[in-house]
Amino acid sequence: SALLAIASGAQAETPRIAEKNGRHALMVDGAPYLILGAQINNSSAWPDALPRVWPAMDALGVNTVEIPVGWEQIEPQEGRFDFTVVDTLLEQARARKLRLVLLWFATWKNTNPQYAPRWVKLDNHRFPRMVRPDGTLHYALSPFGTETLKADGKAFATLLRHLREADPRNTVIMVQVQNEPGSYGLPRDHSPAADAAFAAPVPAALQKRMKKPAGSWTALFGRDADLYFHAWHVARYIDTVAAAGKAEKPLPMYANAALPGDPFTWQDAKTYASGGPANTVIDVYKAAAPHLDIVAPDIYNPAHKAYVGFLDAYDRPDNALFVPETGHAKEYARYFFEAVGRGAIGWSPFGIDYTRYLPVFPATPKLEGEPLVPFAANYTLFKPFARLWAKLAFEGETWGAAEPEDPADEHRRVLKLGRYVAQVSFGRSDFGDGPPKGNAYPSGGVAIARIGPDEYLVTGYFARVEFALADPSLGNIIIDRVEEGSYDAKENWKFSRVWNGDQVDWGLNFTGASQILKVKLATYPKR
Ligand code: N0T
Repeated sequence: SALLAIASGAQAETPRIAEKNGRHALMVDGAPYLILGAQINNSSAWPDALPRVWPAMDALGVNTVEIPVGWEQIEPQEGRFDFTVVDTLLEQARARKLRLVLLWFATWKNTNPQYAPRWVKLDNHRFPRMVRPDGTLHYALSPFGTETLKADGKAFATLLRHLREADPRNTVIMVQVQNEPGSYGLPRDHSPAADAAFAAPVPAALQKRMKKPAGSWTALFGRDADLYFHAWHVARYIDTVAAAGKAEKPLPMYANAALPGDPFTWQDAKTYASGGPANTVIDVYKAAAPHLDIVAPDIYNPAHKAYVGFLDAYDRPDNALFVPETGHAKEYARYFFEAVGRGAIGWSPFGIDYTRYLPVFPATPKLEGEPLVPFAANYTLFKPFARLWAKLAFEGETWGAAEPEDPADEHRRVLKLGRYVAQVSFGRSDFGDGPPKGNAYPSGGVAIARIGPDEYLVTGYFARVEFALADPSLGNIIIDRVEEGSYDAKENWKFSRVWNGDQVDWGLNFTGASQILKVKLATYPKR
């Protein structure tokens, strides 16, 4: 068994992404795993900074930390690798029983090569930058740099070989390849090699996936030709790097996207990170990068419609939903429920540590103490049954809702559970039928999982949940039983009490307390 293998010190089963009927699981130690994550700031992955990282992780109650590994850290001189920093991360994470997702900052980090070693980023002859139509150089490295690809792939493969040797029990459960790749301001490379490729027909794999006839980039993709072309070549590049790493250790791998403003409005590729796995080009990545398990959105738009739209775009039968970065302003905390409700394998606010550095966007006044509370509350709630939730999300059905802030939504969400609907409303008192007014700031969230026929696990914060029959002509709904309870260390249900009377007559009202309910529904006939 996996346990025996671990006890005997043998190589544990390598984590992987499993898919069944279009649902997904991140398998860790042989079972579905839910990443309750946080990403540290970009310059915090140094041994001297780590004492300011771990206390923030404790405060948040994460089970997984996303930490960058810069190419410059491990290969400061060409061919001379140094894994001291990686080993420190492994050792300190293990001591705290935390898992890691490592982020490979290399050719592209927010599109730029700042994390490439100086022998790379200062040698434009060997490692060329993109070229503008007028012949001047753009800041981003070109995906047509064959030497760049070789060097990045070799460094990444060496990192994964090191993990194979130094991490047999898989403290590292997943790896991000590059960070928000692509280029700002210039939708594609115009070097001679790039222009020649742009003049050639669209590769058959992409043309077929897009269900288009053979043709040129311009003929097939019109105003988005540069975007599709650049996405294809950046994705092919990242795929080659990922493949080199997987050959050493086949960990799950993903690429993350800097997104356009919202998922509904067309934007010129000049105005966002062209070439990265944005919602506009997920199909391009699926065709170009078979060694990437996932493409993932970094969501920094706090508007409910946009946030949910981005989740819907990446939640696909061929793509496990994973949110590797999201804002840490308090309004973002509720979206944990939308993500895990859709069966996300994980969710992670960005910029969590006590280095006191805070990105201007999104802004919080100060990260210690109070601002972390809503995020910590999510993990307090889910940590005791995170494995069970991941299993239910993989094998069953789950739903989630976060509070909308647009008054047009009347502070309500409806979740369609099949035979039943869950009517979720926000900002009501515990007693009575007063209309939902919304919470003081949008902070409500609900997650529901089917655990049996007519039976649901229901949890959340600052929300009322009322069940109804999807088809009211089928009868009258009645609550059979509502149990409040908790999960013990082995994720066994511990009954605490039955909710009845005032606690169910006005819906199930979740406050700021961590409460988990098992709700059994029933019907009686109309006559
Ligand atoms: C993210 C983070 C980090 C005017 C920003 C988000 C992280 C990277 N980029 O703090 O740099 O490494 O992946 C870009 C969001 C741009 C929003 C611009 C609004």
